[in-house]
Amino acid sequence: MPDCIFCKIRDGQVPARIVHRDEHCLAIEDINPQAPTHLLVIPLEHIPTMNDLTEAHRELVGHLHLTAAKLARQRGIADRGYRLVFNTWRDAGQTVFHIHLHLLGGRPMEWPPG
Ligand code: DGP
Repeated sequence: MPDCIFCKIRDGQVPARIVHRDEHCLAIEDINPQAPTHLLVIPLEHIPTMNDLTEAHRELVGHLHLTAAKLARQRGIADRGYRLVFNTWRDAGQTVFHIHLHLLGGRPMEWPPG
């Protein structure tokens, strides 16, 4: 997708702090962190929203979560706790229309989220 910022980061056209990359996804530091740890786990495939997932993405979605859990362990926040979030469409405040799993941790968080 030519105008997608995460496709551009994936393709090396826009710089980012990439902390993980494999054959299915990459993980980057969020440009506007909302917690001491705030990573985005992004599939290499351009999928605009969670509404666009199909059965073909079943393993990919699992892989994104397993990758986030691995990164949480690497960051030393797994035992303390963290939050995984896919914002989807307007009411959830999605701003980048290439799905990404937020990994937030390193501070206590409130529930329900705002
Ligand atoms: P969302 O609201 O779920 O669509 O969150 C999009 C996130 O992406 C937001 O936390 C900021 C982050 N972001 C947007 N543009 C860039 C960028 O160019 N680089 C990085 N590292 N993060 C970005």
